[in-house]
Amino acid sequence: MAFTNNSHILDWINQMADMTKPDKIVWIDGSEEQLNAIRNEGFITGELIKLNQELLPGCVYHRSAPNDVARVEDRTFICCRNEEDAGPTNNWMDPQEMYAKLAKIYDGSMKGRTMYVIPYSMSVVGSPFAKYGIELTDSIYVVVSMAIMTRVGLNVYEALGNSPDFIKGLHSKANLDEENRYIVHFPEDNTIMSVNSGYGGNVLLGKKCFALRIASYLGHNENWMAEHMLILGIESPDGDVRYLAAAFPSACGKTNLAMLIPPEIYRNKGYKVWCVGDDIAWLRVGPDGRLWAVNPEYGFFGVAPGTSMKSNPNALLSTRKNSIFTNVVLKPDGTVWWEGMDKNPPKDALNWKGEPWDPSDGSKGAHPNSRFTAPAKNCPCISPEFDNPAGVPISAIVFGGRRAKTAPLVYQSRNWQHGVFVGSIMASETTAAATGAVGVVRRDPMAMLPFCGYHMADYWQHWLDMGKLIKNQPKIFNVNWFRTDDNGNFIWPGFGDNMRVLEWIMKRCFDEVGAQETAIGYVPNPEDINLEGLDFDVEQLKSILDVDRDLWNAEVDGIEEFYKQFGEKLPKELKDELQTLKNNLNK
Ligand code: GTP
Ligand code: SPV
Ligand code: MN
Repeated sequence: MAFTNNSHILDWINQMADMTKPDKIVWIDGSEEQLNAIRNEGFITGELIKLNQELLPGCVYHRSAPNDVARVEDRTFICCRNEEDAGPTNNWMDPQEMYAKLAKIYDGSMKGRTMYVIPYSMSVVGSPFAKYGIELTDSIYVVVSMAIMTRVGLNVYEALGNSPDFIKGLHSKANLDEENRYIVHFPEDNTIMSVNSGYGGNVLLGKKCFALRIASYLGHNENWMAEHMLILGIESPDGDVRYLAAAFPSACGKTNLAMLIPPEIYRNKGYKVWCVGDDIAWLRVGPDGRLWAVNPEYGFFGVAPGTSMKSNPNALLSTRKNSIFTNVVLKPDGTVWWEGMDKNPPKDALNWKGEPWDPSDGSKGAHPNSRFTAPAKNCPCISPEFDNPAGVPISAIVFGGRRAKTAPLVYQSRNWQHGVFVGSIMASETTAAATGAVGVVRRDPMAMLPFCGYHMADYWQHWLDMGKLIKNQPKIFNVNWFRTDDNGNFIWPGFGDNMRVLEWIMKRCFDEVGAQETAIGYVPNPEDINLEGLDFDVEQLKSILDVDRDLWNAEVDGIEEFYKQFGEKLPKELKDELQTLKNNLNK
């Protein structure tokens, strides 16, 4: 049954059904009853495996194809009319050419299958931030995942009325053919088309495709920002809560930071950390001239390996009910395991490919990019402001990445323009979140390299322009939890102890602590980072606050090389900042 008379929606669904030729169409209403029935169907088709309902109530297990376990950046396209608008860092093809190419691949791809129609909202329905989408898919995994990750429901149709203002998303697993796998965005048509994949980041179209690639394009036109950022609040003993947003590349610590549990000395004093979001932030200038942020998502799609009761109890506890586990180890008792959960790899378990697994043979049981999908409201530290349609006011913006050397533990930019420069020069070692080599340093400006839906130089200009609209600008910082010693071991303890750095950041935002000026910006006076209760001395701290002139001169060469591809479009402000950095290093 169609739940809407919206002719734009109905016409589009008819066209997509004519092309993909499903046996039937099922309209998702978001009800628990319907989702249960669909889950049961998934158990029959084998797309889902039921887990131990006593230990993990409402939880299911899913495997994606072994050649389909991460985002495919080389097969991700931004198709706008002018190639120039996509910029040098995106794959581009002419929209008409791409539509024609895709039509062949989608032709009859849903034969013998059901097409599900999923109405969803990114952020609270009816809020000033809200944007609506409809995803058509032939995957039961996608239906149950979208119901966790986004706000799915019929109120989306009510909010839309007869408006054409919704994001059209078409997904078909087709036959999971790698050679014909495409993740395509048509920002000028509010359209996303994904085919031949079943991996979350490629197929949960509300997430990276809509909430970042399409939304960044919309934000550019509409004076707001869509960013690859976590949002958290730090509550001090007096009950005051200060918020920050932080952009780290994929698998570089957003989920972990967003849910951090402060060290004992902070907890004893009454500090708390509240999670608003772990992956995506939409930011708008509020009437008070501050920058306000919402998390447009409704759940977490988090990296499983390394998540333990020690490293991130809040994430683990979020997955104890109504969650999906993808590509992890399946234990004989119907529960799950992954590397880093504890030191006891299970016996008689199946690995992420579904094969009998012998932990002693040296192979990994869970895929390095295996993930959990959990309702945000399961999280013990979910912020009371999670559903606030106005969002939360942001005091600090934090950039960061994985750098074994070069970037200090933390530094602060001199002002907004310098902060935009700091974001634009971000670099990080690649991870298993995308296909391709792992551990290679690449530039990933604002952690948006794979997610910016338009020309990266226009995106930087947008950051600079937004700065002018924000009367009370957040202060901008850079952090690096990943400095290593000569043996390749991480020097900084990280995780909960990152609270010690967040405290300094917040104090800087409210002029409560001093700093040292260096060539790259303000670095803490070592005594201002609280090391109480930590087996870590000031000398070690100094070693990771260090700004090494030779390394930074080499960094300048890398930045110049990276900037070159943007030619005349590179904002002058960034050229100036690079020149200032050079001058500072040669003083
Ligand atoms: P996406 O979901 O891919 O966007 O990733 P994310 O940024 O949310 O990454 P996540 O928090 O899941 O972290 C991924 C990896 O970084 C895990 O292996 C963590 O163990 C590791 N990690 C997170 N925080 C820290 C830290 O403070 N120190 C160290 N050494 N590792 C960390
Ligand atoms: C990332 O890769 O940054 C993720 C996971 O958050 S995915 O949804 O696959 O993009
Ligand atoms: Mn992410």
